[in-house]
Amino acid sequence: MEKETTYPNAKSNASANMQRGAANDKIRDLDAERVSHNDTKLTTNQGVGIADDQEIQRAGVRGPALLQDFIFREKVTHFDHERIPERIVHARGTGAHGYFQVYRDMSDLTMAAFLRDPNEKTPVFVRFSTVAGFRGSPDTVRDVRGFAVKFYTKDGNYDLVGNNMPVFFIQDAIKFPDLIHALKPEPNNEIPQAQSAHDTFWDFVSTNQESAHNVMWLMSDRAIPKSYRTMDGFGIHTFKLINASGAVKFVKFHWKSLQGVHSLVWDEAQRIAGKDPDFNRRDLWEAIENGNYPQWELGIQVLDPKDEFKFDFDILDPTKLWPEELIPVQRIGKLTLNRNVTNFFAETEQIAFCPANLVPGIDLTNDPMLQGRLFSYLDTQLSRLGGPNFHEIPINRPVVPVHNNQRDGMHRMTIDEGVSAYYRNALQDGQPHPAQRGESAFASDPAQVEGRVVRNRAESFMDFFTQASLFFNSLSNPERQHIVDAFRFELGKCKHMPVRQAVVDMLNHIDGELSKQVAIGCGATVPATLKPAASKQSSPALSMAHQPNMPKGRKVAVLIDQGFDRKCLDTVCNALTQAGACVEIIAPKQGNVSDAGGKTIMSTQTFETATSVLYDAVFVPCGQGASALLGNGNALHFAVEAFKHCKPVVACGEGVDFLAASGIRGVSLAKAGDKSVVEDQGVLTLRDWGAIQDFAAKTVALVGGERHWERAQTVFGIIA
Ligand code: HDE
Repeated sequence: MEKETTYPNAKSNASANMQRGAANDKIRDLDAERVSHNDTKLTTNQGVGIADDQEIQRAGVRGPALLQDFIFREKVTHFDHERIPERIVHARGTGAHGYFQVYRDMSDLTMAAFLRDPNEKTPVFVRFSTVAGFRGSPDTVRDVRGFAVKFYTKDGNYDLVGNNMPVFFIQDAIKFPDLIHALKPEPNNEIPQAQSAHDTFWDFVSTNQESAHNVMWLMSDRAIPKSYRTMDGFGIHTFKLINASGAVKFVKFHWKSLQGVHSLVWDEAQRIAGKDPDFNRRDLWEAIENGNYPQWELGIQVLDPKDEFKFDFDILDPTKLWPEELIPVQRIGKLTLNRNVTNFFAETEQIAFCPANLVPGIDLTNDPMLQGRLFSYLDTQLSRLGGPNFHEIPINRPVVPVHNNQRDGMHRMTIDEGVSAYYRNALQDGQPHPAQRGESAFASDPAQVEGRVVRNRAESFMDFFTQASLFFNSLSNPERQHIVDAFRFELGKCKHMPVRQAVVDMLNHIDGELSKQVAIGCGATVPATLKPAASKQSSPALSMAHQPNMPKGRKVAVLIDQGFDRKCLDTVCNALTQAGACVEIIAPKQGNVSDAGGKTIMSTQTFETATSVLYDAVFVPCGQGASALLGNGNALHFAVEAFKHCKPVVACGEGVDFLAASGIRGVSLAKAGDKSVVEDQGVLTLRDWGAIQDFAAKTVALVGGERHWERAQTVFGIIA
């Protein structure tokens, strides 16, 4: 039997509040806090009815405004204070509700309740984010993505505040302000927005070479995810799991996307930043609205403490990952996002994560980054959310009761009863009491700590390049080429040649050939002696190259004009939609478009409102419609751009002539008289109606597949 708790958990919070005392009628539950404004009269914040809030009070219709107009002053004063400080990092983000369910009882490893009961659906809220940009910056910039999960568990709230890359730039929290100051827009002119492609960032990298490994990930395709749904997540730090007998294991947390891991190409990412700055946000919202709920599996890598020193990296070093081939990832549960927010500000903006939000059974390690984060998050919320009571904001409340002797402060919502706000007390019978045996209570691993007070890192943290090289070794050729291209782009944007050169010289420590390729592209000097790759190993799990074929959720643009062939369109589009893909009809005008027989179909986009970078594939059905599109430059550009970005391009009959005219080169297209489907480098064409079923099936397979990188060799540089 499955038990489901929903969030915001009006019932549990109401009962939590009930237990706080007899003044329940004065304490509003969460349902009461969610206000619908349907069929209501307009009031001031004091509840006084307003007949007109559109005209200011004046002395005469052309006279001066009156200071006494409290309706105007209240409205504008509130407006003047509508914004709260944005997050210093991760300001741009989006969130959704869902639930987590563990596959099996993990009691052997942990006493965390949400990891023990496979029948329990634990409510969660997830916020995805970029790091560098301001709150209004575009979604598709090259950046690390935040992957922060709040579990509303029966033991209290647990936050797993991770990223979409398994390592971090620095090894010590005290360097975080330096890293972020270097990454953010430069202080004199506040340029560039949401970009690492500028001098201060790369100056920081070359003078803080512990960043080498994360920088390789930042230059990889992982930094431009196609969708929040198609990225993995990582807790990065090493944590501990503790079971009821106190046995401890080290653990790394992973989120494995069940949508596959997919990225944009850099040119596409830049174009989307202008065409649809909300691209990733919109994608997540629409997927959930359409019932296509994204899912991730929670993975754990478990390490026995006796093996702590068995590896050539330090397990406390957040710039290192644990290769899955050495320590396999066990998939232990599933996260499903199934509900969009009701109010972005109340939920996504006001949610406050903190790596110190732990539950019994999960504990910290001495990772110096993690240790620093434990301070930073609570501290930042104090200024962002305006005081110490932000845990009372609905989205931050646990689903279990809160009882302690903390009182008052800005924006206190709880009306605490009783005369004592201290422990020990006799006046209130010693309540609230410390958790007793049988009641869940947090207990740290009583690990032994010793050492001198120093400001020093362990020698075991000092290898900066082996895993950077391991990552590079593990990638497919296109992925490696993208890294070279990304370095060339980023360094090419740096004004100071010594900065470019210092990075090139740093890359020589990772892989001499990489540094040479980058140097050639960005005008720096190729190092005199090219070093061999710092690692000879590879970890295939780090590559994104082999993802399952999955047409579900892919978006196909269908380009038509008056006189298109209905049977062709229906056959292919029905096959696509049956496989879970979305098709969108694009024509020169929005509204009805007639097929060859005079029947109409609705086009929802035009070549002005839509652009190929917002779709996964393009299909041009046969008929006069395709011939009509031959004279439409925007339509031709649509197809050739999709081709340039290595996406599936599919055409039938006259549609093939349209493709030929669009400028697509270097691939074979079906010729008149060809009986069967012609497939070349992801371009699928058909001339003979007899093969239409095969054509539709192959279209579905192509749409669910990978990009056709083999084209990149010929098209990049040929088509502007
Ligand atoms: Fe964060 N980080 N961080 N961080 N971080 C914040 O907290 C900080 C680090 C991460 O969607 C801030 O509420 C320090 C690693 C995510 O609301 C701030 C250090 C990882 C989010 C902060 C780190 C992260 C944040 C800004 C170095 C991956 C967004 C606003 C020790 C494991 C959470 C806020 C959300 C947000 C500090 C390093 C992930 C300033 C000092 C490593 C996903 O407190």
